[in-house]
Amino acid sequence: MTLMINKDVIDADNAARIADLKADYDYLGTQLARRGIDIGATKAKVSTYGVAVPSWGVGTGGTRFARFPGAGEPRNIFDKIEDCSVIQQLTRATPTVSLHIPWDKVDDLTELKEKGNALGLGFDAMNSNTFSDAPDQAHSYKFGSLSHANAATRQQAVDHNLECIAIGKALGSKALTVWIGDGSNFPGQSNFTKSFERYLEAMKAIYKGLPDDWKIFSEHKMFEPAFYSTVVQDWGTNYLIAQELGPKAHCLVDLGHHAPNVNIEMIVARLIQFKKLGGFHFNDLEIWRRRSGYGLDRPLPPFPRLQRTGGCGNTASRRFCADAHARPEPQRHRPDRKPDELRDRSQPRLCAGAAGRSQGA
Ligand SMILES: [Mn+2]
Repeated sequence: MTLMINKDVIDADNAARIADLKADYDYLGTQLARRGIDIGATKAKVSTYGVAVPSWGVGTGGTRFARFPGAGEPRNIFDKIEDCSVIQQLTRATPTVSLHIPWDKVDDLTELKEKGNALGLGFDAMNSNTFSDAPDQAHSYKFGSLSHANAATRQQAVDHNLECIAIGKALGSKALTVWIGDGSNFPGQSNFTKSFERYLEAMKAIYKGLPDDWKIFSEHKMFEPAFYSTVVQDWGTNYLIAQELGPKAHCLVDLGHHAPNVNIEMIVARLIQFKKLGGFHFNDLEIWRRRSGYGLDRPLPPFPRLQRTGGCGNTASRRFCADAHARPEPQRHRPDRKPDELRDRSQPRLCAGAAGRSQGA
């Protein structure tokens, strides 16, 4: 395996901290034992927890006003997965990368797969893009994609998703995430029912092309880029989609895609109950407001939700993705901290599970 940071550097840094860590760990083990919790079993559960790093999470983000590129910014997917491997090397919690097509398109998929293998990384869910136009596409998505009134535009969006599946198959991915930006900005601009019918019809065509061992995740978002109505706006619509499509279809819950004060924990509980929770995007509403990605200057608001959601049900069957792009200030851009924090936050639920109290929500 090609390691991006010299192992000796990490070993030396770990060596300086190992005594304190061992003392803290032993004490925590004693504390948990008093509550009937075996720290070894908990550790085994935590060690299986993994979060996918989205390829778009390692670039320098920006706002709608400006973008300030930083030194060493990845130029392409090969650079990006090298950055992802650094995060994995530092956290051991991000064993996979989630690609975005067409941004991460390459001529040679074997080369990309081998590069991932060499870095010890696998490929998580594929992400399609029909919310912006690729340079050479025939039909614009300006007024929608999978729900577009024009059949040829919808077909183009379906074909793009099928291409994402084909690319994912070559890389060893097992899932496709579909988020669309379709919606309207003014009352009367679109027909809610017809646009959703067209969306469902297009998604069924994509579902038909899904391999048997794959899953498809639909992601809802109540606002942006359309600000009056959004075709896949909330979990209710998302649940309808998953039900309409079939057993391989699940709902993806992006923690930043709900109205303020919505009880996301309850949404998650409902989706678990009806076996339609596909996974999470660890985003938050504050990130959307500021459009500037993930910061370390304050506690992370969405992640306590993770603890209150009944531990996400069976974590092995869920997808977790740290969906957030980098904020503009590079000195505060520490993508490696997010998986660490997520793993730490997941621990109390896992502890509870180890003690046989995993019912939660
Ligand atoms: Mn998302």
